[in-house]
Amino acid sequence: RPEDFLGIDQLLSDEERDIRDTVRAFVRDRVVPEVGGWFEEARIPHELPGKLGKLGVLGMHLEGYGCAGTSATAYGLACMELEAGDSGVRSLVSVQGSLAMYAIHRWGSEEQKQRWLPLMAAGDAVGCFGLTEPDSGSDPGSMRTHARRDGADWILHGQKMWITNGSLADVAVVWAGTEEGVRGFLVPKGTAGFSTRDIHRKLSLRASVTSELLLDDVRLPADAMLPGATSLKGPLSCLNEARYGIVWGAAGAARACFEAALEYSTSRIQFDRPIASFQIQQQKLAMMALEVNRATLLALHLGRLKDAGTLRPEQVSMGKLANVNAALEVARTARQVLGANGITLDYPVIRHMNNLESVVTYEGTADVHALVIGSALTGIQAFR
Ligand code: TGC
Ligand code: FAD
Repeated sequence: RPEDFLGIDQLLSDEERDIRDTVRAFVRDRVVPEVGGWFEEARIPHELPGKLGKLGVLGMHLEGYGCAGTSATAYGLACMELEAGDSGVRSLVSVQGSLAMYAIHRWGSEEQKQRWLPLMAAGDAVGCFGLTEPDSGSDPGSMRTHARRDGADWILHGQKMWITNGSLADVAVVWAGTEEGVRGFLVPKGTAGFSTRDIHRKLSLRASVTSELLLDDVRLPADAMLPGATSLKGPLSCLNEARYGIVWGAAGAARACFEAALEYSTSRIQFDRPIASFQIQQQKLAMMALEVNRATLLALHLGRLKDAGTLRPEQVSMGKLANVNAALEVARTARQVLGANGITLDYPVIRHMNNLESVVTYEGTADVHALVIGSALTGIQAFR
C-alpha cells in the first residue's frame, strides 16, 4: 500500500478506520464518478448536503444537537477522504461543520443551537460563513460591514466576498463591526435586504458555490446575534477548526494525485518500457510517496493533540502551511508524470492542482500562516 508506506493505518483505532472507510466508500461511489462533470459544469449538486448529512459528516466532531460527536481525528480522516474526491466537497463540509455550525455551537444561544444545528447536521439546512470582504481578506479586522442597534433590532449593512456555499445557504453567519466590537449574526435566506450574487469564471474550486453576500440595511431581531462572540476572536476561533480539517484534506488531495501518477506510470509505455522504469520517474514517485506519508503523519499528530485538548492555533498554521504546500508540489509533479493526459479532466490531477490554488489562499494564505508561525517563534508580530 504505497499511500501508507509508513504503516500509519496501524496508529488508528478500529472506530477511526471504520469511519474513514465509510467516507472513502462514499467518495469512491458517489463523488469520484461525477466530480469531473461537476467541475466542468461549475456546479455542486443541491442534493449533496442531504447525502453528506446521511453520511454523518456535517458537524461530526460537535457534541449534541444531532451531531455525531466523533473525535477530532475521526473528523480529520473524513476530511482527508472527502478532499481525495475534491476540495470543493471538503469545502462544503468544512464550511458547514467547522465554520457555520461551529460558530453557532460555540458562540450561539441555546435557542439558536436548537433551531439550526439539527437541521444543519442532517444537511436539511446549509450554512455559510461571511468574514472576507472585497477590501478585507488577510486583515479581517479592517472589515467595513457593520451593525447598529435600532431599538431592540439590529441593522446590518455591508458586503461579503468569496463566500463558499453563499447562494446555497439557508443561513449565513455574518461577521460585522459594532460599537461593542466584532459580532456575528445569523441571517436566514430570504431576509429583506439580503441577497447573494455568485462568482463565476473561477478556474479553481469549480465544484463549489462561491458568492458575494449583499447586506443592504438588513433588519434583524436581537436574537439573530450570536451572544458569545464579542471580538475578532469569535470568527478566528472558527477558522482554527476549518484549518485543522484542511491539514487532513490536503493530505487526501495529495494522495489522490500520487495514486493517479503511480497507476499511470506503470501502464504508460514509452521507449518500449513503462515510464515507471525510468529513474527520473521513480524519483518523482518516491518524493510524492514521501510527501503523502509525511503529510498524513503530521495531520494525525495534530489530530491527537486536538483530541487531547492541547492543539495551539500556531500548530494548526504549521500543519496548514506544510500540508497544502506539499499537496501542491505533489499535484504539480503528478501532472507532469501524466504528460498531456495530465491536463484533462479524465484524470483527477489537474482538478486537484487547480483546487489547491484556492486551498493555499483561503483560511489564511501561506504567507499569513508563515507569519503566525514567525510570530510564535520570535514574539514579534510582523503583520503590520
Ligand atoms: P489579532 O490582534 O492577532 O487577534 C485578534 C483577536 O483574535 C484572537 N486570535 C485568535 N483566536 C482564536 N484563534 C486564532 N487563530 C486567533 N488568532 C487571533 C486574538 O487573541 C485576539 O483576541 P482578543 O480577545 O484580544 O480580541 O488579530 P490581527 O487583526 O492582528 O490578525 C491576525 C491574523 C492575520 C492572523 C488573522 O486576522 C488571520 O488569520 N487572517 C487570515 C484571515 C483568514 O484566514 N480568513 C479566512 C476567511 S474564511 C475562509 O477562508 C473560508 S474558506 C472555507 C472553505 O471553503 O473551505
Ligand atoms: P489579500 O489579503 O489581499 O492578500 C493578497 C496577497 O498579499 C496574498 O499573497 C497574501 O499572502 C499577501 N499578504 C496580505 N497581507 C500580508 C502581510 N501582512 N504580509 C505579507 N503578505 C501579505 N472567505 C470567507 O470569509 N468565507 C468563505 O467561505 C470563503 N471561501 C472562499 C472560497 C474560495 C474559493 C476562495 C478563493 C476564497 C474564500 N474566502 C472565504 C476568502 C479567503 O479567506 C481570502 O481569499 C483569504 O483570506 C485571502 O484574502 P484576499 O484574497 O483578500 O487576499
